[in-house]
Amino acid sequence: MEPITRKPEWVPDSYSEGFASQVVMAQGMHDGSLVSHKATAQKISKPIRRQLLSIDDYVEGILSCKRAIIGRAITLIESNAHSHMETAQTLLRHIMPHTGKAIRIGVTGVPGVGKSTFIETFGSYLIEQGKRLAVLAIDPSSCISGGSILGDKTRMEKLSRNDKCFIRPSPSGGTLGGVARKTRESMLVCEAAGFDVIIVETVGVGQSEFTVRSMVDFFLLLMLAGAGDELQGIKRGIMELADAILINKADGDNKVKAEFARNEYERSLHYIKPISDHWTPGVFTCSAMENSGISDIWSVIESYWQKGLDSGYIIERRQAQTLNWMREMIDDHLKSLFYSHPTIENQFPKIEALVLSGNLPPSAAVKELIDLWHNHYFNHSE
Ligand SMILES: Nc1nc2c(ncn2[C@@H]2O[C@H](COP(=O)(O)OP(=O)(O)OP(=O)(O)O)[C@@H](O)[C@H]2O)c(=O)[nH]1
Ligand SMILES: [Mg+2]
Repeated sequence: MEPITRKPEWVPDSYSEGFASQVVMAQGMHDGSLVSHKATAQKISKPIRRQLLSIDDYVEGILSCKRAIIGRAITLIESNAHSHMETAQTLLRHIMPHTGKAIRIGVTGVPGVGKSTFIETFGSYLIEQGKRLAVLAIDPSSCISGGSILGDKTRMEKLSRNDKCFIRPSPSGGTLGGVARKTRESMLVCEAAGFDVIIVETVGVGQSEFTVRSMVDFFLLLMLAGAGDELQGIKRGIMELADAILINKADGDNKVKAEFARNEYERSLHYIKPISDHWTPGVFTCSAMENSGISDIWSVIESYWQKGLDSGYIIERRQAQTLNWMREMIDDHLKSLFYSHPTIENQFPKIEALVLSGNLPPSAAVKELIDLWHNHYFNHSE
C-alpha cells in the first residue's frame, strides 16, 4: 500500500512532504539571528520528523492497540485538511470489519451532576471486571469557545493513568455536527483497537444529548435529587430518550432524598411511552463518590445488552443510527455545496434584502435561489 505522502494544506509550497508533527521554520530562524547559541540553532534548524505512517501502519497499530497510533489516527480523523480527510476515510474503510463489537454507552447530565466522577468510578469498576475502556467526549462549548469538557482531567485522574483506558477530549472548534462526526469515527477506531466499552460523554446543554443518543447503544441520564424542580432544566425530551436514569450523589444526607426522587422519576416514566418495545427504562441511584450503586448500573446495562442482542434490537438500533447519520451527512454536504456556491454567495444578499423589504415572499425566494443554484451548479460542474 502507498505510504501517505500528501502535504496538509497549511504547509508552505516550498516545504518538503510532511505532517503537522514536522517543524516548519519561521522566516529568519535559519540564519541564527534569532538564536544566539550555536548548538540550539543547529537543533532547531533540523526539523523534528515524526515518522510518516502508511495506511498499513495505522491499521496494524490500531488493531494491536498501540495507544500512540490510536491517538494519531484520531488526530487524522479530527483534521479538517482535505487530504487528511481522504486518508482518514481510507483508514476507516480498512478498519470497518473490526468495528462494532463494543458496548457504546452515552453519559449525559447537567453541569455538576457528577459525570466525570461517575465515569472515573464506573470506568475503574469496569477495568476491575477485565474490560478495556475508551472515553470520548462531545463538548458543545468547545464548538464556541474551543474549550474541552475533559480539560478538567483531575476528576478522571485514576482512569487517565490506567493503560486499559483511553481518554480523548472532543476536538475543539467546529460545529456540533462536525465534532459529532469525528466522535463517531473516533469511536470506530477505538472499537477496532479492541476496547470493550466506549463511553461518550456530553454535558446536558444544547442539542448535544440528542447527538450522543444517536450514536450509542445505551443512553444514561445522570440526575440529582432535590435540586429545585424535578426536571432541573433537563428537557423532558431527553428523559424520553434515556435507557436509564441514574440519580447520583445518593450519599450522606442526600440518600433519603435520592430514594424519594427515584420514586418520583419512576412514576413520571410511567407516563412516557418507552422508545422501544424491547426495553423499559428504569430509575436507579448511585454515589459516584462513595462507589455505591455502580455495579448495579453495570448489571442493568449488561442485561440490556444481552436482551438487545437476543432480540435483534441492538442491530436494528445501530442500523437506524447509521442510516440517519448518512442522511445527515448528505444534508450537510448539500447545504455546504449550496451556500458556498459563488452564484449563491453573490445573489443571496440581494434576494434576502427583497424578502426583508416585503417585496418577495420567502417561498418564492427559496425557489429562485434553488433554481439559480441548480442551473449554475449543473451547467458548470459537468
Ligand atoms: N456527594 C457527592 N458529590 C459528588 C458525587 N459525584 C460528584 N460529586 C461532586 O460534584 C461535583 C461535580 O462533579 P463532576 O464529576 O465534575 O461533575 P460533571 O457533571 O462532570 O460536571 P461538568 O464537567 O461541569 O459538567 C464535584 O465537586 C464532585 O466531587 C457523588 O456521588 N456524591
Ligand atoms: Mg465533567
